[in-house]
Amino acid sequence: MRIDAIFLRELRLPLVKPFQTSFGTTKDRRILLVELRGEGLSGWGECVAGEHPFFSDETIDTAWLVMQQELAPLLASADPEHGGKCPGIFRHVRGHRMAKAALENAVWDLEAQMRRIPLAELLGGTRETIDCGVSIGIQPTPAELLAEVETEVAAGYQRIKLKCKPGWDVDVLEAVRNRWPEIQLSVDANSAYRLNDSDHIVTFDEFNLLMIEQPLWADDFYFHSMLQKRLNTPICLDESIRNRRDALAAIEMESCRIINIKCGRVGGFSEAIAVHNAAQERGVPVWCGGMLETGIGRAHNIALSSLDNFTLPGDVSASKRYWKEDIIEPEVVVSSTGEIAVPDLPGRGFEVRTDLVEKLTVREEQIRALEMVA
Ligand code: OSB
Ligand code: MG
Repeated sequence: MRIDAIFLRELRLPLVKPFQTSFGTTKDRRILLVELRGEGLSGWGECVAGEHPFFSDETIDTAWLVMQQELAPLLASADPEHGGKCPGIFRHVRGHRMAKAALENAVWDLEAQMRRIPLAELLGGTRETIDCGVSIGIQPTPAELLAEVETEVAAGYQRIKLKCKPGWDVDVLEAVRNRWPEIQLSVDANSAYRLNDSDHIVTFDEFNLLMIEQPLWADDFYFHSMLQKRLNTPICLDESIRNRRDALAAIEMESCRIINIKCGRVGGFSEAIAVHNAAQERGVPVWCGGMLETGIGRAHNIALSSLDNFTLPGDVSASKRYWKEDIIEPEVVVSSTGEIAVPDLPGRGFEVRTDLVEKLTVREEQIRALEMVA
């Protein structure tokens, strides 16, 4: 495919409410979008790096720089005929997986439009609907948390995930479980605990959780496997899984029994599919994580979640949970049974509202293919 130009854009977009995790609070999102123009079409990608290097070592500023100076020039001179070619094109650039993913996913997005097939189909997906959960941040008070859970259970979400950290765990779990003994419930610590906390974490078993997500270090397998031996509740790894080899190591070492797949964290759709397949072959279920995306990243998460082994509800929720107005049309909606319909239109199946994108843009740069090749 011929790529005529690559645009990088930064948008400012406030969340409808602040989102607090064990590593900090996000209120105003800085969104980095990639647009690839070629073949008379536009392929879009969203870089899920955060404003700060807290979840991963990338930020939207490091991603901008590495795309502008390294990845976009490589992509523009490569004439990729398929999204799956991107890992090879980017192979000499170490790390920067969220930056790579934004570009690679834009290539898949463009390719699906060129071939006039749904992105989900291009990725190998088969599901017509995907199952949705929600991730509920740490709240100022337990009463506010209960009110949030009430709202999301009433909305139909199939699984409630609570962000947790030392001091915000067993008490709130007890309160939520007492009120809702039957719901599918999980916690996500974003690496907030240490090995000394093992005795404490083992007490989470009594709450019948679907999983405990990333309790320990973001780069660890070994100590998670030690902890998993002591727990009945499955551990799910998020931060630790950077690629297919990590998934294989974690499964082999029994560091986890469930894997959270995020496209950005593993470097794009190709590696996300590879992680999915490796887990599937070994009987390990996966689900699609979220990174407070706008509709573009969200549309890509929906397409990815249509693959067979996404058997657990993901953190792919309705646009209105995040944004007053999303940048896609239609917005992502979740049914009263907690499902999102996978679009059967060509491409991502949600139009980008370019006027709104323009209006929200605070920084823009156009990188022309010819200049890059020269
Ligand atoms: O660990 O899953 C996480 C948001 C930002 C960074 C990390 C995580 C999250 C979430 C939110 O849990 C999921 C969502 O997009 O709703
Ligand atoms: Mg997580």
